[in-house]
Amino acid sequence: MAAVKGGKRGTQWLVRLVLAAALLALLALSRSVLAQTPPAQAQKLKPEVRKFIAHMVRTHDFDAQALRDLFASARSNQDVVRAISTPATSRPWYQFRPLCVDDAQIADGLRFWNENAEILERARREFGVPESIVVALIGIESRYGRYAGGFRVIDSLYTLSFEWPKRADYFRGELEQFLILSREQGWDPGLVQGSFAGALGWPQFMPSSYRRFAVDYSGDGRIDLSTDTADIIGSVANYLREFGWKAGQPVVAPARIDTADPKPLLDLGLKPQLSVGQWQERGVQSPPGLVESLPASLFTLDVIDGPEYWLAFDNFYALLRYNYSRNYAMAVYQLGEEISQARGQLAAIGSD
Ligand SMILES: [Ca+2]
Repeated sequence: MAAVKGGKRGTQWLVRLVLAAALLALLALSRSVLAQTPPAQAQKLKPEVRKFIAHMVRTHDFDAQALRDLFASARSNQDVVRAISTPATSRPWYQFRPLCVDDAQIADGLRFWNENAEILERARREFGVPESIVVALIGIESRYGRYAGGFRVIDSLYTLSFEWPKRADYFRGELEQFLILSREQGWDPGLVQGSFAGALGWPQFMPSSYRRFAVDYSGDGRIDLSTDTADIIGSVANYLREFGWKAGQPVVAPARIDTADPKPLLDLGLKPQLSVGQWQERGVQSPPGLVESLPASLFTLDVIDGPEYWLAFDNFYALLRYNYSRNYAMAVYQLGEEISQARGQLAAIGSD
């Protein structure tokens, strides 16, 4: 027994000694890493990055060394470039719709609506945006938070600002907003997760939108689009109202074209410029009951057996300002309709 005890004690001591030695070695290593690596890496920062840092220091009073360290840790990510170069929204509508409107998405939307019915109703009263639209939009953006992250935002925005010239100016603006937002929110910008484009939270707000349009709808004094459901709902509704959502007005209406060449009409673009009556004069027929003075635009969707024509109103254009894709805006609308219908059917069954 004694020998065993002694032996055990001896082993523990040896283990401790080895651990202590390893710890000391690690500390020494990390100290030398801390001492040497950041300046060495910072020297490698591209001239544009150093220029950007200087701008942040000069304009927004950021700490230069902290930003040099942050950008030394930023990784260029080719998955980001791949994702932004091949957006799902560029597929034809008949391929895109099933990605957004399916039974699982409808069931999830129904659950989210039921769980948050009061806040959604309040948002409809205060911002004029119906529940179906808010619910469908959050579902399509992130499947209710399930796909809100996946990328380190600093890596996404670094890549798109400095390694992808196509929209570098836009993304440098978002990077600037992201750093300011992180400071305002008390986030460590090196830890924040978001989409490949740097979009944040359940509604996938870009940093500039987060700062301008997100609202504290729960009234707890903080804005949190990752965990505070009321903030998420209120912020989406506020965003759409800011971009011209009009309470009680339609989103789209099916159209029929009585003209040989619709191209000049389609070339007028997605911003509503002519009234329903003026469209009729140009051979674009819409269902009866629409107010003739309502501003509308004309667009097509790719369905299997030819194009489908639609008139789009200001509310469709508000959805486009969230994501400038006809497919996207139409998917939000149609998913909202499906969820709304499913909810109506359940209520009918419940009242039988
Ligand atoms: Ca809040």
